[in-house]
Amino acid sequence: MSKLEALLWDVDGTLADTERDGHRVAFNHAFEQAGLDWQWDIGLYGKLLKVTGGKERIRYYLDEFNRDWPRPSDLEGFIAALHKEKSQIYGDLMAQGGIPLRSGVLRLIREAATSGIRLAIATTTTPANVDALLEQYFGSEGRKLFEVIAAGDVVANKKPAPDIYQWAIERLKLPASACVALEDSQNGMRSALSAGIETVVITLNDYTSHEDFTGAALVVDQLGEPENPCQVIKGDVDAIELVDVGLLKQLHGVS
Ligand code: XBP
Ligand code: MG
Repeated sequence: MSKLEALLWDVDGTLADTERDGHRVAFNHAFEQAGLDWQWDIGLYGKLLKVTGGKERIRYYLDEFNRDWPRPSDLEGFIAALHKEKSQIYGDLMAQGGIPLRSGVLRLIREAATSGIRLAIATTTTPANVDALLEQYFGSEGRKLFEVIAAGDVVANKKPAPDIYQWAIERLKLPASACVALEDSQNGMRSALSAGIETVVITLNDYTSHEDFTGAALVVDQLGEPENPCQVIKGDVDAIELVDVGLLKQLHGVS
């Protein structure tokens, strides 16, 4: 096993709980503005999360949950325009600061950066959404902290396909064996594992806590802070309070 050289971060659900209070809300606003009576409540959105990518998710909704809706002749163009509007609304929501980073995220990012571990992002979300989050929480430092940002449509196939992780590690010029991935969902874990990243750490959230994480090195409820320790759901580790660089090195060494 090579040395741990980079952490690859998922965004939605991992850096912040963006799905329920960010993306879902933005989709609903966009639907309203477009005169559509579609409403994605918290429960339905959980089902829609089976499909990654906002445009793909709208199509999945129409195929599985709203089959009778009369489709325009250019459905792809219609979805693209609706999604563009949603992305604009999402950026505005993020800029309002109502979606905080998850516990321990800032701590671990800073610790990794000062330990000389490289940082990258591998996400299904639209690049502008990543920019909005980094701007909100890291200011101009954000783009410097994350050496590679792999996001959205830069690859043809979204998670659980390996493409986005492969794209990121190719640009880092590292073997997959030198990387650890941080994810919150089974789709994300499968993407990282199939790209050859053997050490995947999962931080659960309400939408993903029921998923099967066989293959993950560690499953915790959060990365944790000294005053707000994490709980281990699955993993061959001694009693821990935090996910820190030392623990990631240990997990990476045994995977
Ligand atoms: C995130 C996604 C994204 C967001 C919405 O998955 O699936 O599609 O839900 O963003 P992951 P867009 O956390 O695995 O990256 O609307 O910009 O696609
Ligand atoms: Mg995610």
